[in-house]
Amino acid sequence: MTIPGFTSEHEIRTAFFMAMSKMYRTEVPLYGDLLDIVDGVNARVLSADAEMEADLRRRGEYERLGQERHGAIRVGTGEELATLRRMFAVMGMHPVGYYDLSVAGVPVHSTAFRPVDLAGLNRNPFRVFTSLLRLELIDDAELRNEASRLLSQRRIFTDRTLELTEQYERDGGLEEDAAAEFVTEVLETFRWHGDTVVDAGTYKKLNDVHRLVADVACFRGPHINHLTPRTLDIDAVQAEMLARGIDAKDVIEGPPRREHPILLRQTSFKALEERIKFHGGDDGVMGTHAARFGEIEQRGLALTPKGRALYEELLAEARGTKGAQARDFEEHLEAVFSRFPDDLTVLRREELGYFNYRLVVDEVPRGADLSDLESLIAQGVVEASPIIYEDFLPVSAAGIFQSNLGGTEQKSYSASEAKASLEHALGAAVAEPFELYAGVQEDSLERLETQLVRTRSTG
Ligand code: OOG
Ligand code: NI
Repeated sequence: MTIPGFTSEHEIRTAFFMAMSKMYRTEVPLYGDLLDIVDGVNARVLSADAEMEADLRRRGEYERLGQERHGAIRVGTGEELATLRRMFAVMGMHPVGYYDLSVAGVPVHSTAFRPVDLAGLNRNPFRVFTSLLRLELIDDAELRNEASRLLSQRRIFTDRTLELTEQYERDGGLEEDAAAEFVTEVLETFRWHGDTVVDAGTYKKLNDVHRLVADVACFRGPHINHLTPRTLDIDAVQAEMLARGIDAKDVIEGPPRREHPILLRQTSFKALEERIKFHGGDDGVMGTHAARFGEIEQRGLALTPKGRALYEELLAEARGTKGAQARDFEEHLEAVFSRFPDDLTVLRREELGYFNYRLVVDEVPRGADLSDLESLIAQGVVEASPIIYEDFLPVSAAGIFQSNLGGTEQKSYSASEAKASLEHALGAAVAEPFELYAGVQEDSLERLETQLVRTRSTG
């Protein structure tokens, strides 16, 4: 809801994402190459498939495609996370989902800030995957205390960011000038700092505990570590990355290629070794740090709990068998996933995915049975289109983390009920993704019913 005189949250989010995309393009030029590849591939897919373009336009997804991105940051304390939550709320972004990465040996847990309603998503579905370091998972007490001391000393938000966030909370919005200033100020939090807050020895010790500990605790701020555009054909993007000599990840994370994409497929180019300057010493000591990378994703149908369970089952099966190590993993994955229906009607009838129901005619034919949804769909009166998955996949996220951390760290921490502690730090509950998708589907059915009754009574 936008109050007159205030800039809408959606507009602030769009302005912020444009500013951040521009900043990242200058900081990591390879990201610019990636955007070019994705734009080229998307344009080719759409020009070869007029029906897909028409579909995207009808569903209100066409406009968002070119500007769709997600990014990721990692923070060190609950207080930082709680302030982020308030700051993202100014941009209409709220915490959705809980991801425990500790099961994959990564000492963080995460949520994603994103718009929650369809109107906001179709305006600009910008998301930020946000991880909180779990210091309690560091065994060495001395290093744990050192990391905690470093984190307690840093201030990752500018004073103005905090003031403007308070102003938004107090007044219920920001006027144009304040909104523009907010965007500029918030950008500072995401900026890269090539100089560490520790000497080379401390960096090395924390890096040896886990590379993520160094990435979070040794720097002044939670630099944005990637920005991910959405493509309509991730295999084409992957092939082009390799053709251009970009150091891409070996396999695409997520489900295999299908006629009707489900969930999320992702690939990335490996993190760049960037020069950093350690604190202390006369001229400073130089080193390198690998944090920032590029990623591309293709999004598809949001699955119901039943569909998700089938996905997890097949993925585990594919990964657990001998073929998993083979070079033809993709083929192996496709073979295992042949048990996942790839027909929209079957997916819908078996309640494996969420759908958006819309009336697509001006007049309902006489004699149509308004209570028979299936026959209305068969007659072309109602259209059921896939609801797009807007969230992340923990197994994929772990794979992305690991490919950028030098690969093979598989140390696992005991899985625990840590969600409550993340929510406590956040100062709010995270929304449950399944509930959001189910809500969109139910709303569409209710709207449809009203429209059918209205069309019939005037017809
Ligand atoms: C986040 C990795 C997870 C995704 O798309 O699953 C992620 C990180 O490396 O901080 O971005
Ligand atoms: Ni990502």
